[in-house]
Amino acid sequence: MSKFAGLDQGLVVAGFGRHFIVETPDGERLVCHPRGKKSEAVVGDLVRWQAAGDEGVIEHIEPRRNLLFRQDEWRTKSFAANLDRLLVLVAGEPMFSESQLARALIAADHAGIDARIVLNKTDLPHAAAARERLAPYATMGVDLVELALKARPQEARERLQPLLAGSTTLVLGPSGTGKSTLINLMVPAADAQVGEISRALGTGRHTTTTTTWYWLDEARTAALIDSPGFQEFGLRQIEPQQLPLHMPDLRAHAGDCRFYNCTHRQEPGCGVLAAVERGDIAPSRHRIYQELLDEVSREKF
Ligand SMILES: Nc1nc2c(ncn2[C@@H]2O[C@H](COP(=O)(O)OP(=O)(O)O)[C@@H](O)[C@H]2O)c(=O)[nH]1
Ligand SMILES: [Mg+2]
Ligand SMILES: [Zn+2]
Repeated sequence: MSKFAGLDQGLVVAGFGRHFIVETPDGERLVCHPRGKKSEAVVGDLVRWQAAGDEGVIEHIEPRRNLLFRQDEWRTKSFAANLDRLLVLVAGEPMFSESQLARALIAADHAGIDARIVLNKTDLPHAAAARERLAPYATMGVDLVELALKARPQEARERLQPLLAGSTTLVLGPSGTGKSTLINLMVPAADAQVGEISRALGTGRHTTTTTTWYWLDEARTAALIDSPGFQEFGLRQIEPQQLPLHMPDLRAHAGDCRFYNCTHRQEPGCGVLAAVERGDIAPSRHRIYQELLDEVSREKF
């Protein structure tokens, strides 16, 4: 038995860098600080904590099922832990960046997390261009849900409910795409839950936009996590040779190359290039692959 087993359990529901909001099994929320300098806890972590006055100290983080993070040259930023699913929310207005979408899907695949794409604002004419940009993803088997969260909320709710039931879902996407609209549609008590966090933080401590956990139901069986930081999606955690294996359309042809160490850039007898040539891999995907390969191949510090 772990030496932490006697301590109180908790779930990290918000993180502010140097302090966290931890929810107890009976639903109370309190401020907790990490033991020591390093603050390794992330939203979704199950922790063991010890009271220290009105606040708490996180003594232990339970082993994680998974962790979604991005890593640039200098640092690692975690989105959340112990996820069942990632929803990448995109729209035609503002038009999403395909590179950012690809990066999120690769990071999820690397972390072993199921990922889906949600195209929002399908009531707008720009949706057609977004749908076209998403075509390679639908072809490679990524599940795509089309919604109009604001224009057709009832239909959106019916589509999302079965997808979210009984699970923990992280929502990522560029700003202006509808993340807040989605949270407010699916989480009736969203304001109250944010209020609980503000109350725990007390006055004087400001609530900057941060990763936030929302319960979808009173029984607390399903949750949505809203996280900023979709930009700057570094993938330095991926080894160059592993990169094609996290891209399903490339992976399907990466075994057909003449050379075992083919980089799929210009080698003769490359199965990936042949597939691009035939139109089985979208040119945009091969372009993104090369851009990412350059990035992950750069000298690491
Ligand atoms: N036309 C249209 N606008 C939407 C839809 N969903 C959200 N919006 C609008 O898009 C804007 C950004 O939404 P918001 O939820 O704040 O996006 P966030 O930045 O991702 O949190 C708001 O003005 C919403 O009203 C939709 O289905 N159709
Ligand atoms: Mg928002
Ligand atoms: Zn090749």
